[in-house]
Amino acid sequence: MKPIFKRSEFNPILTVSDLPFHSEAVLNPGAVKVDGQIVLLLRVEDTNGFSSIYTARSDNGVTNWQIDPIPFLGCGLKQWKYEQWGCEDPRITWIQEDRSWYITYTAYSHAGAAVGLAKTKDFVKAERTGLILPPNNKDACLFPVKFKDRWAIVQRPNAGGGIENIWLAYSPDLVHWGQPHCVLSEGRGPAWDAVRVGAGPPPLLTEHGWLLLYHGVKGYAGQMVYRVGAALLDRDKPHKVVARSPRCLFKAMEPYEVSGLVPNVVFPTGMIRRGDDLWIYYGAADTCVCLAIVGLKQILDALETDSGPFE
Ligand code: BMA
Repeated sequence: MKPIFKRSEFNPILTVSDLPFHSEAVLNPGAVKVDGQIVLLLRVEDTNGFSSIYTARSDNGVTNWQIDPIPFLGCGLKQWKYEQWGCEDPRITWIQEDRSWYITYTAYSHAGAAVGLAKTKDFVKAERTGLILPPNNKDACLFPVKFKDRWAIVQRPNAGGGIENIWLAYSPDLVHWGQPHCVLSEGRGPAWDAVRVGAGPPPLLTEHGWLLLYHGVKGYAGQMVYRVGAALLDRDKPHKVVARSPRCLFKAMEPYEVSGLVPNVVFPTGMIRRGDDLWIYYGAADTCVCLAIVGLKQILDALETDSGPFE
């Protein structure tokens, strides 16, 4: 299959040298469009290894990023004990009912990696809820609408025994989650996504259902390789899988993806629809931030009928 993701000629679009302070890495950004600008929430790893989340803004979504020097979600604050070691990998969802952006992120501490929730109206002031899912759980993304009277979240709990699948749960209030369903399972045996899978950016509603990009991992002699696939979830019952890509759609190939702090990682966390195209913001090699563009139709054409792990 010919590559369908086209990388920006400006890649990497953000590196540590663009930041107004010293740090080790900038990666895995949440991405949304706000009043004509593109806003990224950057995960910035400091020189000590701890990550906080910073706001960046650009008019064209590619160059001239204005980066706030103060963290939007800083780790290590006394009152947030489950974030002492890091706030990582933010995903952003607009919740119209509350006229706010909701941010799910990995809250990392001595207790493990859990899912934190915060909201904002301006990407300057964050209002934290605290944890919404206990450890070990990562890669959580909210859907922007209710299904009947319930919100939905995709997430990736670690089931133990090396089992790490994507689950979906429902909630009346965005805080208390239940009715879990295993939605997308790891691939089998030598498959590109056999070690674990995890959601990418928050799902996007298309005329065929919810498009979910996800990362899949395979180990080669113990070294983990992160690639990207896609699935389509039912419009009204998003715990039902409609289709899934039988093979990976995007993988590390460029020098900034195959080498860095963690080689061979492409890790999408932001997706913005622009006409017929999707702008995918991703972390490369856990070191820098990149952009690739893919046609929505091309992704949908790459999917094949699938009904999930248990049906
Ligand atoms: C995952 C997360 C991501 C990271 C990826 C690749 O488990 O920790 O933040 O980008 O591994 O190292």
